[in-house]
Amino acid sequence: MIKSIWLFLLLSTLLLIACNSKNEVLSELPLVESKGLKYISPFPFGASLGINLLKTKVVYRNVVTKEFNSITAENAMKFGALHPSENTYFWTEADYLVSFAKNLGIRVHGHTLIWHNSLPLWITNFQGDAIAWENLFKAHIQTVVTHFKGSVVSWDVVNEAFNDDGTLRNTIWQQHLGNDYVARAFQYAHEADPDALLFYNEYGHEYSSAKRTAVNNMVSDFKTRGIPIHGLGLQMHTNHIQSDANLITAINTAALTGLKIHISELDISLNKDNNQSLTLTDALAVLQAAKYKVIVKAFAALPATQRYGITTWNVGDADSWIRGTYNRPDWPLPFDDNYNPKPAYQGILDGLK
Ligand code: 9MR
Repeated sequence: MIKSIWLFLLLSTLLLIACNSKNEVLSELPLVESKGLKYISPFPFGASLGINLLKTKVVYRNVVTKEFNSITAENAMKFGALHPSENTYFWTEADYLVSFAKNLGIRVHGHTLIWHNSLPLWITNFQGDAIAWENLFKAHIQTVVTHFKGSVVSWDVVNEAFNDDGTLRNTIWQQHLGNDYVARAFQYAHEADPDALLFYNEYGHEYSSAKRTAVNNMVSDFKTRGIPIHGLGLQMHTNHIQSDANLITAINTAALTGLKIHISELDISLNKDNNQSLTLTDALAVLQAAKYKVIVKAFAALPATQRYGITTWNVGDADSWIRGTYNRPDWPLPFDDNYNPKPAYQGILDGLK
């Protein structure tokens, strides 16, 4: 009996010590206080937004208002969302985002005119000859750009046209319009709004040198041919294991083009291996903060005229596409599920110093 009381006391003491040391570690991570990234950053800092969240969640709207001076629609300006059937355009949601930005006096970056994903059925089922395809391609680009002229100052004109090995991706657009469709998309967008800044948006610069080369070669080719292109979007859906060297090389290689650089969809996954039982530890949060710092610091070191801005892909961890798409626990963004700034936010501040 006495033996088991001793055992109980011993175990409780050990448990108490374990809990206390956990608290000590947690309290080592200071709460981040900031007046808002948009006031601290020398270049625009933003996020992509969900319209529903913006409409219905006060805390979301408040954090966006406090922090950002550039916003992108996460989905509301995609082909399927804006142009659900051949003769119907649906502007309501995207217009909501634009008027939200106007009220705050902040920038809207458009995403995305041409992509092989998120297409409406009328496109995937479309039967028509090369001319019919060209007409609908041009009409979509020009109708959308014209609608937002003066409000959306820049566009991801084409998204993800290359494979990781640097070859042109076989997409519905490439099949029906030929290999030069990317250039024509830029020309059509430019005709519709000569003042809009036109970006080519892509992922994988941090792990594929073949893709980096393909993108930079395309830019050189466009320059030679006088095709209007003003910027490169580096999505940067990356993870805490990615090497600093690769992240820095991605940014600096893109900058060699002389174009404006937009880190356009930044998030840093902590669970790329899909571990279903992973939990967010202080140690992981600190590693993530360090990666945010590396990326922001490398970006901040670019010439001011090339720094178009940094955009995270949504705001809080609960809003991230990663949980839904990969069906796993993950915490990729600078704000937690309750929109409190994480150590990652401090990493951004440190990168801006
Ligand atoms: O985050 C977006 C998700 O909500 C959509 O379901 C998905 C398909 O439209 O697109 C996601 O955003 C993608 C972006 O548009 C392009 N680069 C990759 C992003 C993550 O998949």
